[in-house]
Amino acid sequence: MVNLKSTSKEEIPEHPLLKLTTSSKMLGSYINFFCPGCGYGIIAQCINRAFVKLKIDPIKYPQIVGIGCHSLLAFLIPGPAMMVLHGRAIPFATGIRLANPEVKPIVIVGDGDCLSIGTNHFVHGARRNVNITVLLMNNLIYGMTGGQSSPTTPTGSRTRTSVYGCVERSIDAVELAKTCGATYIARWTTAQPRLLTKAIIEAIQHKGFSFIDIITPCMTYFGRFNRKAKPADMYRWLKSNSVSLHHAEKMSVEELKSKIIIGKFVERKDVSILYEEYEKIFKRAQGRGES
Ligand SMILES: Cc1ncc(C[n+]2csc(CCOP(=O)(O)OP(=O)(O)O)c2C)c(N)n1
Ligand SMILES: [Mg+2]
Repeated sequence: MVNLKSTSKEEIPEHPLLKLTTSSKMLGSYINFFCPGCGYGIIAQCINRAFVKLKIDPIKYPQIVGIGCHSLLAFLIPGPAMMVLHGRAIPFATGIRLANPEVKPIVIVGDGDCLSIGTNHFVHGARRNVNITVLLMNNLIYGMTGGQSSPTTPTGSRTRTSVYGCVERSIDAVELAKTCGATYIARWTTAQPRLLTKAIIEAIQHKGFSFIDIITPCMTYFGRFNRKAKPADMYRWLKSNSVSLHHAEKMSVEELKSKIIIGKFVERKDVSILYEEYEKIFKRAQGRGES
């Protein structure tokens, strides 16, 4: 431990992840653009820790980000990044992956981005088992545009567009991913950063469409409107509502109401990825493979 009071600025050791967070995209400086209590900084740390642990060359892991507050995450992670049309991050990543099978795109999307305007792309990316990693920044709200309710806003929650409580039922991103055939599916919250880092490592290493639903606080538009005014209140809520998959299996539907089920839901290695199937067709067409 460094005693900050008695240590001059020069003696404070550099944070091991500083070089990653101040990558060339940031022109070597650190700017904090997130609201106080936002979980996106924690997620950036988890992704950077996963990169360090895997000892990977970030150039081979381009980040394709959607439109929203989550887009800014790419500035805190090393490697190339593309900020693309709202909802279209998955098709861009699919194209990049098909054009260059050496790279594994990491798609960073928001709940509005991925499950509203981009739902169809999510469905088909999972169905095709494209070899990409999709990280859903699920803050239960449209953050950037001022706090409208999103497809994952829990029923009854207050938002700018549901001041008396959201009457719509929310989408369970994990269930949707399962239905569409994603081959790696997990859900963690920013209250479990170590387990989230482990899942990101697995998702990056997974061959196929890997998906993590990351529940993260938006204090400005979700917490503030839902009696969780301080980040500590939000984290208490996240922790007390998280139920591991193992425990959830023994609980009734009624008991699981408004709970966040966390854990690894699916890991399949027996499904071929989109490019492999095309490779077989190319070989066949050129008379090199089995007929
Ligand atoms: C085609 C199109 N429609 C709408 C918008 C406006 N818009 C920008 S960000 C956003 C929602 C962002 O919510 P989310 O994806 O949850 O990201 P967050 O800000 O919460 O990280 C919307 C609707 C847009 N930029 N482009
Ligand atoms: Mg959002």
